[in-house]
Amino acid sequence: MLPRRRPVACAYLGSQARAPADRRTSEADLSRRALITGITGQDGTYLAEYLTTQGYEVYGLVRGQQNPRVRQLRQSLGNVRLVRGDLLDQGSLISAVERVQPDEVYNLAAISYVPMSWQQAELTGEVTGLGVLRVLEAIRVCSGISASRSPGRGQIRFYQASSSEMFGMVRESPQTEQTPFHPRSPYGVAKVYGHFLTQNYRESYGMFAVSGILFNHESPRRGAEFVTRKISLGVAKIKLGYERQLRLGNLSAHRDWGFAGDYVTAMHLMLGQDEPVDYVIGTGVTHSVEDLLEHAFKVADLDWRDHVVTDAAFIRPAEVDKLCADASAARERLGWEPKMTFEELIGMMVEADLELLSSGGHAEDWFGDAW
Ligand code: G4F
Repeated sequence: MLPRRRPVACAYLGSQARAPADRRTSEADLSRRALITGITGQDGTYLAEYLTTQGYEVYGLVRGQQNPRVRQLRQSLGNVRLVRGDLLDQGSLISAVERVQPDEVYNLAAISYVPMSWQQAELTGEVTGLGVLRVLEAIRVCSGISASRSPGRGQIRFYQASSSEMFGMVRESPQTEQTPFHPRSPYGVAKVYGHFLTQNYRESYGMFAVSGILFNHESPRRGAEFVTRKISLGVAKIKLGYERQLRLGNLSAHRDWGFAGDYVTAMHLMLGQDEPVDYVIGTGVTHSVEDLLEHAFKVADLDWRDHVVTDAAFIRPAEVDKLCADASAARERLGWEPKMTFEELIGMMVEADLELLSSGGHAEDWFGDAW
């Protein structure tokens, strides 16, 4: 049972509930509370760790019965409290916000593997797109905000995980906050919906709601289906003699790859500003998948040309050819910049997978992305 600190003032639709700001003024000794959706994913775990070091009480939304990731999460992030809820279920989100009474909500949950969004386009729209609406509605309803009643000071602040996939067939390079969107997958389309909806709730209701447009961000905790981790695991398996080949899709795609641990600090900075503003977050350096192969195989003293096979099964119906961030606004106004270089990141991932597989571990020992 979660501890209750504040009187619950939440009802769905037509509520006259008092805003959290009103409730908080009489309580001086509160540490800040964050509620994270997608807590079992790569970004969720890094953000939870980071916010804990900042003195937050961290709550994670988890879905389903007997979710195997919950046990893993409890083992690795013991101080994170879990609440049940699902982005497909409006009532459960209202209950979660009502119970946790967060200061900040980070919506990181999504179906985030782009190829899956063609196979399950409707589900992607429901989770990655409409899920944003449900979280915003939960905050709005629990805060008693309506068209005629704005949030007060101390309102719940909302972060939406927007994506560089929204730029898709890019109109300019590098991409800034002003670059128009042209998404190339059902995933990208769903993210555009979530992005504009976040902006719309900010403009319609005066909510502190922002989006971070994050470019690709990776780590040893990345799901094995994404190309960086697929390659780092592939290198480790080949080096250790478990496999001889690695099958991949389009090697000429370019991405701006950074370290996920650096990027979660940007999310937190965005919610700490005086004004709600969206930011592009990336390194400004772009590499091809072929460059990635070159670096990753070199870490293990291997030549990728001896092992990599291109396979049409991994070619997408529509590709995003090249992404590159212009994160100068984040650098200037948030004071944010990435610390880890591409070479360090890939080196770290390959070393981590060599160690993991040598000690009998599995790729799934970290969680991968989740909603
Ligand atoms: O690693 P990826 O699957 O990432 P993608 O599609 O760029 O999306 C990731 O980053 C976005 C931006 O932050 C997120 F919004 C999104 O949720 C996700 O985290 O693929 C990267 C590139 C693509 O161009 C793909 O075609 O690698 C190319 N690629 C080539 N062979 C492959 C493969 N990708 C995968 N996953 N598997 C391959 O075998």
